[in-house]
Amino acid sequence: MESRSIPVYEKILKANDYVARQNRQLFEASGVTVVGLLGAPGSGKTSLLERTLEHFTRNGLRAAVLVGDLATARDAQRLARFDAKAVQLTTGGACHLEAQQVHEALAEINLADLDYLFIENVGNLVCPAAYYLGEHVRVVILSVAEGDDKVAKYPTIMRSAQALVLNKIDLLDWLDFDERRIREDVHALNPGLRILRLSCRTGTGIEDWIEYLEQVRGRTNRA
Ligand SMILES: Nc1nc2c(ncn2[C@@H]2O[C@H](COP(=O)(O)OP(=O)(O)O)[C@@H](O)[C@H]2O)c(=O)[nH]1
Ligand SMILES: [Mg+2]
Repeated sequence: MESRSIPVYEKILKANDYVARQNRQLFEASGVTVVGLLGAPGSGKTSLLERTLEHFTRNGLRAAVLVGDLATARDAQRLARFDAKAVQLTTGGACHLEAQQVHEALAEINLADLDYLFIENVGNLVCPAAYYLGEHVRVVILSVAEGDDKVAKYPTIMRSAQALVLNKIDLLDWLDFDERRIREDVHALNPGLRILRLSCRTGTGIEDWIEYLEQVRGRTNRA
């Protein structure tokens, strides 16, 4: 029984990759930079989007957001106050977004009008790792309250990402969080992973985050 389930899973992933590549072609054709946000529930994915959209609104950058959630539209409601379209993708219990759901949601967005598209995945450090959506970069958000062992404990998602945001650094004084441990584990698993420290609460590090986004945009627009 067990030996049969593995090929089926591989087939599902292959089908997902096929649609993800189609998504990527659409992104390239429209010149939009697409950023996938992954992280545990409560790590600060929507908070980072709020900070980002605040900055974009002030600086005339155009963005839209796809927000994945199991059951509610609350994140899209939180983002509705910004001048950015937010489309909620409700997975009906599934623990990750799939490329096909993103593909269907793209019908609601005019990609050519955008500088950035953000995709907030379902809060989870396991399931979304294997499901590529066509994004240019994947950013994992880890809040320091989750503990300094999480890079080593979730290697698949850490290897699949290009950046790691360490959020909630305003709480560091109250926690036994050893940042050195995080850096050592990143070095061992994925040395190219860019680490960004920030606090969505105080705004510390948001400028570096915006600069990182602009670097990614520079790279994706060069082709
Ligand atoms: N102290 C602190 N709290 C934060 C920070 N970022 C987010 N939060 C809080 O963490 C909780 C979860 O944030 P949310 O953005 O909904 O996380 P998501 O589930 O990953 O989208 C909320 O109560 C936020 O106000 C931060 O930098 N510092
Ligand atoms: Mg959220």
